[in-house]
Amino acid sequence: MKNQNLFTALRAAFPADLDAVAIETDNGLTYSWADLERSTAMMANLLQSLNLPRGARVAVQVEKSVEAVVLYLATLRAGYVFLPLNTAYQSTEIEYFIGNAEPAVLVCSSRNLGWVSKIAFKAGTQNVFTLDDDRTGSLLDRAAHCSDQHEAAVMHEDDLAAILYTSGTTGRSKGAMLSHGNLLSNALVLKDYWGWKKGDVLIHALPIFHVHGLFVALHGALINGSKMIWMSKFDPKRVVEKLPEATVFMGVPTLYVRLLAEPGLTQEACRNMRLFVAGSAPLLIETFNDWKARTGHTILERYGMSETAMLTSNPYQGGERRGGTVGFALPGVSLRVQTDDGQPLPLGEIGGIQVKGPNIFKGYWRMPEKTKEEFTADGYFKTGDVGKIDADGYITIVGRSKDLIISGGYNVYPAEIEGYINDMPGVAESALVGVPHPDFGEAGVAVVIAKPGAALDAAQILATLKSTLANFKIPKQCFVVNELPRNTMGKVQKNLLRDQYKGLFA
Ligand code: MCA
Ligand code: AMP
Repeated sequence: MKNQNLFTALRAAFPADLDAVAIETDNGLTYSWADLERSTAMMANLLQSLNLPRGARVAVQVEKSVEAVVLYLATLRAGYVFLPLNTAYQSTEIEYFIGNAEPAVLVCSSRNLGWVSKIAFKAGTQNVFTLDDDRTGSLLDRAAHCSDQHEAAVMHEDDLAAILYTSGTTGRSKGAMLSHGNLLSNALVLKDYWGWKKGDVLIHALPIFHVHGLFVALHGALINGSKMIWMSKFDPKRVVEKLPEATVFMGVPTLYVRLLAEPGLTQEACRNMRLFVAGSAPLLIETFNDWKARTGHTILERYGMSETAMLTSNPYQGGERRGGTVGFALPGVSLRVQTDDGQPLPLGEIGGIQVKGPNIFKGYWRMPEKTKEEFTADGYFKTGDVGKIDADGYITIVGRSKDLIISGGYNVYPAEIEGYINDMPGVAESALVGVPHPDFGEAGVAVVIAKPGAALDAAQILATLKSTLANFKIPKQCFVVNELPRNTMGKVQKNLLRDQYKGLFA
């Protein structure tokens, strides 16, 4: 059997000159391809020395660093399953993920070791390590004693490479299971579709615990053997400074909005740039147009999901990149638009987007029923996005059938936040809606009604949420009102609330 290990494919794309720079960090460090080869071997040997069962999960909540990338690649190399967790998650959120995924290994920042190890102990996780963004931590201490030679584990294309938690419209988060074959097929398609070539340099400024930064950007550079300019945090000034040394940049729309506010963003600064990619949330047409006017470059917008990696893209060449659209289905992806009851829709009509292809995930972790619900009888995955295909084949996303807010590229599930608010003393009911926000695209607004006789304080509600949940989930405003608008069935009409509060951040 040919080894389908994603790491093996990425490794095969390393340039012949292993001493060339693979990654340059914003604090002046450089890592060669040989460094990546050796350090991933050492860490893979460490993981293998732990005698983990096949399919063991390696859960990771650490700050962005090259060593965190090494841990990701080593997990693939050793044949285990990588489970990245947003650094903004607090203990309640982490407790759920760890309890659900039952990882064999948990890697966290040393400052969180106290509470994380308690959670790990409860979930039966035997191996807890620390990894900090200053190249310290018990993980590196232990790996330093391991051999720098390692034969990558032999994997089948359907073997799991990663689990990415993504929330449901109701209930708790679901772990999307992605295989080596899912991720490799997507990386190869994008390499070709986006014209990656020798000499490309990527500015990597996204977090590495979600699809965009971990797969689209990182795999993109690695499978092409391209150098990365590595930024631990997105800083628009720093990106503008580094643009002349780069050819490719990827970002969520908020990154483009913030870059446009930099006076240094000029055609001259972008003189060596070949490609700007946007995705994870809708890119406003104003941003698309302003970018073109300022830099002379047309942003390429693409669309994907945690469950599917990339699905569609505007063309890199041989066609127009149309603002407001997400382009065409990628090669190998079959995309259709259907009614709720499964009837195909003609071109131009709006319906649910369904997809099929080698990149579509293997199902939700330990949720076979939920998985079954999300697929049609003929094997298409129901994305929950609503859109249309025009006569030229361009796909436009016009909304979502799932109740979801995307704020600055992060997903916020109203049901989760409403659940926490509804549990607060004195709260009768609440509704969270997303409204336009100039920086984050969409921002959450909580509208709350009190139980008879109870007095509620909006600031207190927000403070309580802040002490429990990841910061990006906290509504930007909270209103205590007397009633919520309802339809004849008694259901809260969120569209009316969205309309009422749409000018809040204008
Ligand atoms: C930070 N804050 C936010 C967000 N980020 N609020 C709403 N939405 C956000 N995304 C809040 C913090 O709680 C804080 O509030 C204040 O803003 C400043 O926080 P700070 O940490 O300084 O913000 P930042 O570092 O400037 O972060 C903004 C950011 C970041 C750079 C836009 O959110 C980001 O990196 N977003 C990218 C997310 C991403 O990679 N998504 C890809 C998902 P306070 O001061 O009140 O505490 S992958 C995906 O969707 C797929 C499948 C795809 O298609 O790619
Ligand atoms: P996630 O659950 O983080 O994988 O987010 C996936 C969701 O992000 C999709 O289902 C879409 O709703 C949204 N999304 C991703 N890219 C785009 C885009 N270019 N335009 C509009 N929505 C997008």
